[in-house]
Amino acid sequence: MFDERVNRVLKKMEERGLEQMLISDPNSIFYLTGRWILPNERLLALYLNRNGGHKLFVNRLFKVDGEIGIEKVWFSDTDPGCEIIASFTDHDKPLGIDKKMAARFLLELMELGAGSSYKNGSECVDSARRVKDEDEKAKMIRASQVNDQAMARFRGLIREGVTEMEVAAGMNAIYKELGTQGASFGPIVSFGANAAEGHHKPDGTVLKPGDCVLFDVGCKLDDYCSDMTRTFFYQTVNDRQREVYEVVKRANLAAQAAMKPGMRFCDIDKVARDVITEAGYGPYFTHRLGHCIGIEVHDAGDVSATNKDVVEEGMIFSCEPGVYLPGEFGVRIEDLMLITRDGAVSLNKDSKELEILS
Ligand SMILES: [Mn+2]
Repeated sequence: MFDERVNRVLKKMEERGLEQMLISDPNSIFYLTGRWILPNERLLALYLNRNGGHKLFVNRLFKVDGEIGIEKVWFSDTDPGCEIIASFTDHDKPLGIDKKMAARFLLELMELGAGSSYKNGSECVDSARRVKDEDEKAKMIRASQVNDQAMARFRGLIREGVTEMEVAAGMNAIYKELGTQGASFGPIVSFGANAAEGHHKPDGTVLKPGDCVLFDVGCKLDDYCSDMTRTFFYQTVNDRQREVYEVVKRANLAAQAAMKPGMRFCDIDKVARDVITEAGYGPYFTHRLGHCIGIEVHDAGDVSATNKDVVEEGMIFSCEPGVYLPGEFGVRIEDLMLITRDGAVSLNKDSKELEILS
């Protein structure tokens, strides 16, 4: 158990009037214990109580070797897992539940009366995960450094007649050569009109001169994710592509320059959106500006018009404005940003100058 992280979660529980909670998200359990336990459809839960007596309920099928600083309660496939959990919870107090607990387990716990009521306790752990500690910052910085190295090499995969699928295969090979745990998602590479789809899946599309080439890529390293997007042009670029590129770049840079602790996520989104709207492309920026990231590519929390939460030092999230012209092309430029004491730094150093690949 990482005591400091557990204590932060317990403090968030106190702020929300929760004395006890069950955490079932394997990512959150990894965050708190340093152990990966992937139960698939089986029951797994970490029970936290502000008065102590934390417990990890885990099926015997999973290896959790050695002392991990928390009592393990083992059960087998034929044991009544929820009944075992309910024999330890305080039935007279509200029970916090995280958003990943399967409904079938929660419904059974409710029938058993495991708590006096049931509250969504996800934010207690999600908000702790959102602010990175020094160890996490170092891992996130390293994952993005390696992602920059990968992006430098991805340019070299672009050649006449290549398909998106061939480039994607090359990208996965590069991530392997760089010693990562592999791509953290996708990876996405889209040519021309395909780049106007936000999450295009690489297919047999053949590259042709004048296409944009959009790479949205990330790797996992030391269990932490990176994520960045660069958009290039193949052999030639026309005036409209150049204009859109420069607008998106300005939006990316303006939002990054504005970021600082105390600002609301929605205000950061607005800075980028205003640049794009003023240039006349507002309707074509069809998604939120960014998302939090860490153990998962999309950690809870986003940089969007509806998120009024305040940004804090130590948070890491993406800044990824885009303009998508259906049937024509799309441009997205994405960096991961670390909020510092008085501003923000980009974890990605790869150039954002308009680049024509040949
Ligand atoms: Mn992203």
